[in-house]
Amino acid sequence: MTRMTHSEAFVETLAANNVTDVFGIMGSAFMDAMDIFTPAGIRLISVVHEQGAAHMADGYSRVSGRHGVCIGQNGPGVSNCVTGIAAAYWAHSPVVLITPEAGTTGIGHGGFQEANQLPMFQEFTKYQGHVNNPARMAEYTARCFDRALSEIGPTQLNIPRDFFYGDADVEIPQPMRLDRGPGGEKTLNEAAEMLASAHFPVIVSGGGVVMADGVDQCKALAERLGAPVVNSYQHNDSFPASHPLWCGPLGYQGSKAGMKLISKADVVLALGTRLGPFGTLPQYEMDYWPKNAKIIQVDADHKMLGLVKKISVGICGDAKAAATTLLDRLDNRTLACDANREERAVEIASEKNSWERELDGWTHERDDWSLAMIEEQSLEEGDYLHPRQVLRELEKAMPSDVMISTDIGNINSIAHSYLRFEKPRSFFAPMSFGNCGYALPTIIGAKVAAPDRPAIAYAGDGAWGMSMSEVMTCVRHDIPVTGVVFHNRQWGAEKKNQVDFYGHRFVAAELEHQNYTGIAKAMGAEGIRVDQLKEVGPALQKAIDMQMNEGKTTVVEIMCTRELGDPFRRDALSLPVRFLDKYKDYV
Ligand SMILES: Cc1ncc(C[n+]2csc(CCOP(=O)(O)OP(=O)(O)O)c2C)c(N)n1
Ligand SMILES: [Mg+2]
Repeated sequence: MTRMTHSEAFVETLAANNVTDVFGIMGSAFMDAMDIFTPAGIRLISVVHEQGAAHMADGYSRVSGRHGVCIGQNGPGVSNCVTGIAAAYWAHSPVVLITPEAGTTGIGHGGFQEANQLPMFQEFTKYQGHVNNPARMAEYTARCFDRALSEIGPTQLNIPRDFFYGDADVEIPQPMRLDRGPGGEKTLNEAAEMLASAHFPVIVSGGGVVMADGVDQCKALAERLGAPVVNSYQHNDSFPASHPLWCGPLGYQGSKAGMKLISKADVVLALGTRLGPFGTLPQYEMDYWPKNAKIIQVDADHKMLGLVKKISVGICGDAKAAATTLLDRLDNRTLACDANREERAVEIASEKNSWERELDGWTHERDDWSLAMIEEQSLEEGDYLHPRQVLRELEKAMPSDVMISTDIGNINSIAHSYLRFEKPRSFFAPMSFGNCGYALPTIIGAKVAAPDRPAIAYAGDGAWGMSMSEVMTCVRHDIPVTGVVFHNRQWGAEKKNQVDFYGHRFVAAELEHQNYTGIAKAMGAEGIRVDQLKEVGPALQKAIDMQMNEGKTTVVEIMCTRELGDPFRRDALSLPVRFLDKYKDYV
């Protein structure tokens, strides 16, 4: 036991958990602890808005596998974090959110910046530690760090602000790290038997494979089975794209090759995925989920087993350990699928080829609305590019070892077909929470964790507007990244619903008159405006060169037509019905 102040106990516990970077905005509520961050080896990266801090902590942890940490002033600084923490929750990121709270002598009086801070995050945290006695500061702090990793998601550490003052005899707890296993004997045996008798096994490689650092084990298992591997929705980095068995992502704007192949499966191994509902919806008018296949699901969280999709075997285990164990059990055995390995390899290659050819030929959207927009824009002054062509050019110009975040939007979603990765921990998308404004702050956090890797954020003009002020964070703190803004002058993804369902009545859909290159320059960054297809690749390469060699943040603004790809949620909309005379034309 050592005598120390409560601020010291708090900061020493952060240091014991190897915290080196905290994202947030300073505030009086935790200033006593903040004052000793520097001698503890902790940098407080001050952001523009606390939502950005939470996304940065998310990006940081997704790249590094370590905790991401964020903090804000009690009340508004904390409530600003809600959206970012919700996104981190659905990304299963071990983010620790530190929420200083109103002082205990005033709670309940309606004082300045007073808010009940636990209910705000109840739904988006795996654990909420409320320091109920200042002498327990280190204990609660340590538990929040332990639980973020063991429960695989954000935790909240709520500290009444007066509790930073005072002192106690403290022993800083050692971090506790879970040693995860492959799952239970019985389910592993059943799964091995199912795989051994499968004729057309397919693997879905999910975020759990990335988080468990299990891509190599997944690859070894896939190679033993000769099984095609599809990425679960928005986990394009869960299997190397150059591998002959890689077939691309499932879900919205994913790979037709992957969808066609999984539809033929008799056994699916869903490795490290909760098989979230949005990620397996029909696409391209194809209901590809194989309803008669046996499904083996491996998830570290037993509550996810069979939650969304009917399964035959559920293994509660670590994706890497489970893949290793399953491979061991298939070793030295003849498998049913050994008999048709060659045939399947040919089929995989042919589906992949035809999807690539289709993408090559799919230079623009061909629905009536898009064709009209393309026609209209060819009459306007200036040039506007087809998003799909832009995405292909960006793909070709992509640096190796890149980290990319995408936002929510029509062009960003189409990008999924063109984003391929060799390495895990490279792709960050908002996944189930689906919030616009995600990409830039998330890639900033990723860049802090991996400064030697090129970092790129894709965003539509609308989503960029929500988050672009964090360019100032990049400039202020020398965190160089590259923002690619698809400037189509509209909230395209939602406008697509007005095209399809609401008679082209564009309520609040247009975004006119901005110059994102100019805004970038005004924030102290570089800006490149692109309106020629041949300039897309060079602009990206120049921006990356400035990022990696000159430490500069660049915004590449790409002028795009108003054409729109398939919508997000055809499943969730209906044609309008109006009863009242006043609204009878609105159908
Ligand atoms: C925080 C938040 N607000 C609103 C939405 C609803 N929404 C989804 S996509 C979208 C449009 C995005 O427009 P933009 O970023 O310009 O990209 P585009 O679709 O035009 O490519 C909106 C408003 C959302 N997902 N998140
Ligand atoms: Mg837009």
